[in-house]
Amino acid sequence: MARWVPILPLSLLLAACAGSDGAGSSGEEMQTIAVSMTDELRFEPDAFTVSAGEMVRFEVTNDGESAHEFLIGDEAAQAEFEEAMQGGMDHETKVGVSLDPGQTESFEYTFDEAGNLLAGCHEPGHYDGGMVATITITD
Ligand SMILES: [Cu+2]
Repeated sequence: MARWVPILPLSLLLAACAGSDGAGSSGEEMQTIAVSMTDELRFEPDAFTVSAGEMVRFEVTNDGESAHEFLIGDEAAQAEFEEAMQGGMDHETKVGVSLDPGQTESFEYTFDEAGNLLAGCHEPGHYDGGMVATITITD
């Protein structure tokens, strides 16, 4: 009988480990989307498809010789970013990165709802120059 005693704590420990690993992190790989930003005012690629509720890692590289940024938001948010940039303010509530030439930075983001969003660069003239990517979020 006594030799059964250790089994219960061990199984509890294993359960605790599995739980602390976090949902989805053990089995499935997180999708990584590598994005290049260029002085041609383009994101490459400039269209992404992600799943709602799935955490995505964006790995953004500035391959240009001027500053670029990758900011996620709907059209209204992009308009706000553009306005904020023209006012000379930094974006306080941005989702994304602003990079100097040659820099690479990653961030993780979970898209909660199906729909469409944009990623834009709001260095002066860039967004109007077409530096925008589309993000399609599927159910
Ligand atoms: Cu740019």
